[in-house]
Amino acid sequence: MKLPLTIRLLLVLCLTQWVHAATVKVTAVLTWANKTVAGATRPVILTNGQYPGPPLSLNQGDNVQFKVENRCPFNVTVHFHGIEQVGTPWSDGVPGVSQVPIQQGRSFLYRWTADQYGSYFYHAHHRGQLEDGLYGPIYIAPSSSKAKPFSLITSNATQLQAMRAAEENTSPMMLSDWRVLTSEQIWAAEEASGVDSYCANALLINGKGSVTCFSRDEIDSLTTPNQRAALGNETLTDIACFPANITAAQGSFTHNYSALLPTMFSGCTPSRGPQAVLTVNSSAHYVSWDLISAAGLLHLTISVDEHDMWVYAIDGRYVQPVRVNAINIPNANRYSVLVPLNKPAGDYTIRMVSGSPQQILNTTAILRYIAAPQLGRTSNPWITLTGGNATASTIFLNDTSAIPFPIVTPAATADATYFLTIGHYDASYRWTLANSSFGLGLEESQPLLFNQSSVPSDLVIRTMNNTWVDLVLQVNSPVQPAHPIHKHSNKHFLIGQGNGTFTWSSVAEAIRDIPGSFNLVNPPYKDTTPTPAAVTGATWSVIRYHVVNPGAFLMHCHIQVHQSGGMALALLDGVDAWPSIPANYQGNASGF
Ligand SMILES: *[C@@H]1O[C@H](CO)[C@@H](O)[C@H](O)[C@H]1NC(C)=O
Ligand SMILES: *[C@@H]1O[C@H](CO)[C@@H](O)[C@H](O)[C@H]1NC(C)=O
Ligand SMILES: *[C@@H]1O[C@H](CO)[C@@H](O)[C@H](O)[C@H]1NC(C)=O
Ligand SMILES: *[C@@H]1O[C@H](CO)[C@@H](O)[C@H](O)[C@H]1NC(C)=O
Ligand SMILES: *[C@@H]1O[C@H](CO)[C@@H](O)[C@H](O)[C@H]1NC(C)=O
Ligand SMILES: *[C@@H]1O[C@H](CO)[C@@H](O)[C@H](O)[C@H]1NC(C)=O
Ligand SMILES: *[C@@H]1O[C@H](CO)[C@@H](O)[C@H](O)[C@H]1NC(C)=O
Ligand SMILES: *[C@@H]1O[C@H](CO)[C@@H](O)[C@H](O)[C@H]1NC(C)=O
Ligand SMILES: *[C@@H]1O[C@H](CO)[C@@H](O)[C@H](O)[C@H]1NC(C)=O
Ligand SMILES: *[C@@H]1O[C@H](CO)[C@@H](O)[C@H](O)[C@H]1NC(C)=O
Ligand SMILES: *[C@@H]1O[C@H](CO)[C@@H](O)[C@H](O)[C@H]1NC(C)=O
Ligand SMILES: *[C@@H]1O[C@H](CO)[C@@H](O)[C@H](O)[C@H]1NC(C)=O
Ligand SMILES: [Cu+2]
Repeated sequence: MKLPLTIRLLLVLCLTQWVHAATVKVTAVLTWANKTVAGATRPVILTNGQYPGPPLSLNQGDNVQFKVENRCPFNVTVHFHGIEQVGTPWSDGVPGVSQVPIQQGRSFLYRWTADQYGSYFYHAHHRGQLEDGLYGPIYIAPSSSKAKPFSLITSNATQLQAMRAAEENTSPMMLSDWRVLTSEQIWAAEEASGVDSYCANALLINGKGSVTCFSRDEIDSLTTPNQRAALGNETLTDIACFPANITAAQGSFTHNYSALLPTMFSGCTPSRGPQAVLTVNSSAHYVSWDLISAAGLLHLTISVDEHDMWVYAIDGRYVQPVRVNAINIPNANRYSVLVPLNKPAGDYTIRMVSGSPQQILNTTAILRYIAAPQLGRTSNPWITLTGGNATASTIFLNDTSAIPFPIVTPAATADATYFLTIGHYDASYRWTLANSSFGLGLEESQPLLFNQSSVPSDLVIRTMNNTWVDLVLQVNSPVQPAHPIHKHSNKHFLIGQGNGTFTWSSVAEAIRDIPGSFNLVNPPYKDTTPTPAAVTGATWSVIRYHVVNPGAFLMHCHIQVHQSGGMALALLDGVDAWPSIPANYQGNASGF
């Protein structure tokens, strides 16, 4: 499927006589309209009339021209998550960093090259608009020269052929959480109450789901020992979430609870929406899905009853395939999986539950074998409603042990190191990634790409091109969830993590003292990496990246309310090789 209005022009590039690259032109018309999602009606951002937005399907090497027409009654921008934007930093979609927001009634033309292959997504990057439904899948088919990792699964030629065919027919599965309030209602209530809004109302698969309300008895019996410990004398609310007044979750700040709105922390009204049905043909032997988390809030744990999944790509890049039954997906990460269709024909439940500690929430979809659907068939779960194992043999993906294919290695040492401390910033709903807080107001400042001093200097890191940079992420108490930290532009390596405080003055020193906590041989290579949750104490992680793409790029938490609360920094990469801005992107030009 292509975005409507796609025009593909085949152009022969002059580079070599056998390389072809298409120019793919897409128009995304954004509107603000009421829509019923999970059985409840609220205004959402529609992309060409759709929620979730329609998929964008590309071939590696394509030149993309993505035109956004903003017919919403507010400013917007669109970001292409995981797309490196090498040589096109003005098309990264971050207000105050790479562009001026697109005003109501105006258009903007994003141009970029699909250098990488695999699973990505586009999403809103202005204020909290991600949570208003502006997101859709991107898939870039690998060039024929890319080696595939499937022969690490089997040497059976028939099976290998089936895997390649499944990959060619891969389809996106858009996973998300959903709130019945709009992002601006949530933000206004956070500002008025001082409270961090950490509960959702539903989970969705391909935009489909329902609001389930559990009984008090069900909630109390589902509450886990870890949740009880954090709750003290309180209980989970009727939306099975921590109340607003849990100090462990909110920190010790002042709050005005009467400024909270119903449904933010409690107030469950059940409503039914459609259920996603994924139809498969067992003669294909495998189905390939690109699991994409567009969640604004919760980590999502997903499994398919009675089936295995071979995880073969993470964040759009191949990994040595790993056979698992369940995957805990941090916000904005993508996992491409091959599901062997080797079970008796019928219906199997796909289960997705909250993987975050503050809330019990779930949804289901159906995997249906086309030949013999058995409607309402009960299948056996791998996971529980609280994201634990429902059988003794359930295998969860261990993200940090997935090995890139082929292996890519970071430099052995870094040229520069930055120590960043993550935490609340003077209020439960305000956050910092280092120093002060990258507040929403900065989205309206002159883009850093055009003016390197438009943002306070403590919120900016300046790097030299072709150097290696270490970022030491320290998460301190009080209790903090895993923060999915996304670095724009090229991917980064997660080279180490641990519990406690990072007390070393350099990463090299830490590697000398605790080599077991580091991996410089085959570390994860991703665009979004969760910090370890700080439950009983502080945690740290170190990411290392190569500066190759001069420009201004944001790094931020992908929990939307944390980003809106200021958990972000700007990386001014390659200030010694800063790009000159094409005339059609200067100032508030629109890219045309
Ligand atoms: C949604 O519906 C409500 C109630 O009918 C109406 O007041 C509101 O203006 C509508 N919003 C949009 C964006 O159409
Ligand atoms: C919308 O963006 C324009 C710049 O394009 C800016 O001048 C204006 O203040 C913004 N409006 C709001 C409400 O943020
Ligand atoms: C290869 O896989 C096919 C399909 O599952 C199976 O029918 C065949 O027996 C296998 N071949 C070998 C040599 O194991
Ligand atoms: C829980 O309630 C008991 C009895 O009312 C009280 O003594 C105790 O301090 C409370 N604990 C907390 C953590 O509020
Ligand atoms: C915290 O909130 C819960 C649920 O809203 C309420 O029942 C409880 O009394 C509150 N506790 C305190 C200490 O205010
Ligand atoms: C608390 O919020 C309520 C509702 O918005 C408001 O009426 C009240 O003035 C606020 N109280 C304080 C102390 O700000
Ligand atoms: C399933 O795939 C096989 C082989 O491609 C095909 O012959 C068959 O018609 C398909 N079944 C359905 C119901 O589409
Ligand atoms: C959540 O789980 C409960 C219990 O298994 C189930 O009844 C309910 O339908 C599920 N909710 C959704 C939206 O699938
Ligand atoms: C979950 O895994 C643990 C550890 O392997 C095991 O002890 C437990 O029995 C499993 N739970 C179920 C319901 O099988
Ligand atoms: C996950 O893998 C890492 C790296 O191999 C290992 O250190 C860690 O113990 C594993 N975690 C679990 C829960 O198995
Ligand atoms: C940190 O501590 C947690 C729980 O206390 C444990 O599960 C985890 O494996 C530890 N992580 C590392 C990297 O040591
Ligand atoms: C920046 O460094 C990378 C890596 O060495 C190099 O490929 C690229 O050409 C450099 N960019 C500029 C603008 O010099
Ligand atoms: Cu966060």
